[in-house]
Amino acid sequence: MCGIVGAVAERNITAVLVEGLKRLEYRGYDSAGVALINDAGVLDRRRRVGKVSELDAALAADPLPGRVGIAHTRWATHGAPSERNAHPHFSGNQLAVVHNGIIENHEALREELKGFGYTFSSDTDTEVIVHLLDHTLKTQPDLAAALKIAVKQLHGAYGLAVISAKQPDRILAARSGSPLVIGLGLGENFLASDQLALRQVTDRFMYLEEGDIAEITRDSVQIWDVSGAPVTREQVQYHEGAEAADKGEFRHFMLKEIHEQPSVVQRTLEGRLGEDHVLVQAFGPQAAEIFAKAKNIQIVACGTSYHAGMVARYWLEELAGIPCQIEVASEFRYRKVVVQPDTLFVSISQSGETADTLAALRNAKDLSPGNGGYLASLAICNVGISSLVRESDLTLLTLAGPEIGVASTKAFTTQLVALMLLTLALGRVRGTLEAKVEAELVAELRRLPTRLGEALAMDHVVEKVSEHFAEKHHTLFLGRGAQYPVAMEGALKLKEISYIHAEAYPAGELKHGPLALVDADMPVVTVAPNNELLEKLKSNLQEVRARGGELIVFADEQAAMSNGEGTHVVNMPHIHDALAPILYTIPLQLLSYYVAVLKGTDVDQPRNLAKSVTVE
Ligand code: HGA
Repeated sequence: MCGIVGAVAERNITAVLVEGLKRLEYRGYDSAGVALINDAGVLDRRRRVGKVSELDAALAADPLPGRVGIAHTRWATHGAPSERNAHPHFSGNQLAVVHNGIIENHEALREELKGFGYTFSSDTDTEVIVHLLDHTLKTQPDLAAALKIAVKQLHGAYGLAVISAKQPDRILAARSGSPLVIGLGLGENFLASDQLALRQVTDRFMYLEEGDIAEITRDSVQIWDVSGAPVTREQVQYHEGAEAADKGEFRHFMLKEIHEQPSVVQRTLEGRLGEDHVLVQAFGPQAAEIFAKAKNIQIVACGTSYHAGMVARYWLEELAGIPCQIEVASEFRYRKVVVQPDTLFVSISQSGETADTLAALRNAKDLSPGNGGYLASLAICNVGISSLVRESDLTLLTLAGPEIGVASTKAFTTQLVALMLLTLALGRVRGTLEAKVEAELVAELRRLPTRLGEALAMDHVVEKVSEHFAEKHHTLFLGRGAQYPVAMEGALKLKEISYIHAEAYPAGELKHGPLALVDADMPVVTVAPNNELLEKLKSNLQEVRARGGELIVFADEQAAMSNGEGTHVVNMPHIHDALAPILYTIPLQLLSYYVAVLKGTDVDQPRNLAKSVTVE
């Protein structure tokens, strides 16, 4: 995914920009570039396809010194990865822009700007921004004022940075749907899409909010909000504890990562949502074309990612009306599969190096289209530079950040968010999802980080409930519909870190066998959102109580379930049913965590397990 770095200083900042880009490399990209204004006031750039190291080598061979500049790593959405499409983009020899996101009305703007005499030298949507700004500057010569006018014409998502040889002492920035952070130095200031890029130069940051425009000089930062009013944004001091490889205030990485979920879900949504719809191009330049042809989905994954895929099957069939199959990669890779025509192959993996998933993708690609093969491949992955991403036609990265705890938590919930975005994008492109349903779910997705925060606030309630498990050896997890895979994931978490045997069942299956196991020593955990299956689920729970089983029920606050003898109800905030699987995952993660703490197991590095399963 794209990255932005900018700097305005008294010293030569080329190395700062390149180092910043290197720090963003983990996000994955296909090309990189920098533009600087030198001391003679001349704007120039270097761009290279491939690694930042190639750009670095190009700069070593042909230096580009300057005290104000912007830099970018690109992950193409419009136009192939090539030097001419790499950012920064220029208008004439005065104005340069770097951009993260997607300009949806780029075609209309391009035509309009061509009419004003602009010629385009790339296939990107981004290039319209720089010409539009140049055109606006003809009537409003102040850069900040012109940018405020120009961005009003952009539809879509952007985080962008601009420099101008006419006002060479400043960087302008604008944020709408794609994050930007200002780094504050002494006599120098910086800009980036992720503060990670600037840790080498400062520990003081200011986060731009939606709709903000900023003007950054060496010794000043001015910000205007979406209404154009001057605002100040809080200065945040970075502490070592915020480092991904540091537990900070938390006792274990797992607990830290559980608590990061509101912010990483927010990050995974950024740049992917238009006002009331999902930006299809976020999946890659050919996404719209491929999605329009897709008639079936085949999902392949392992472990926790497999559970995310199982939830997605409910969504894809129910919301997008597209048939979906799912299989664990270790099985899929060794059997002869019969592929339905026009099937999109979707792989899910945190690391993107999971051996079985990668092998399954390679097998799938070996079947040529038109000869029993797949339409195309899509990777949902947390590591932009992984093999899975490199070898897939389309990608949607989860932006969970490094996950250190072996038991996956934030990678799972961000995978679910990515899969919901896929569902909505497929539904819209194929015309199988009503616009108003998509708009409703997009609004719910925007509220999701807050809802997750509310669920996390129940931390202590769940900790108390965990006491029921410490002495137990077996547990059942029950769910119905899309909550069944959530129950599976809950059982997996408990197994992984507390070594308690846990099994998940669709609640309706109880009477077909597992009910024989239920007695006072077998706690039964249930996820019960308030949906049309609630009444049936309540009957299943009666079956458990009648056999003396102890129930722990995570229930919607509107589900009217109450505590009773042997029944412990934890009320959950109400949420749209489609997003309930994401919310209900949180208490199950917390439950397994607290049970493991009580049992004194190694939470972050459970026995016999490895984080990234790169062997068969
Ligand atoms: N649309 C722009 C930027 C792409 C981007 O933000 N990717 O993460 C382009 O295609 O160049």
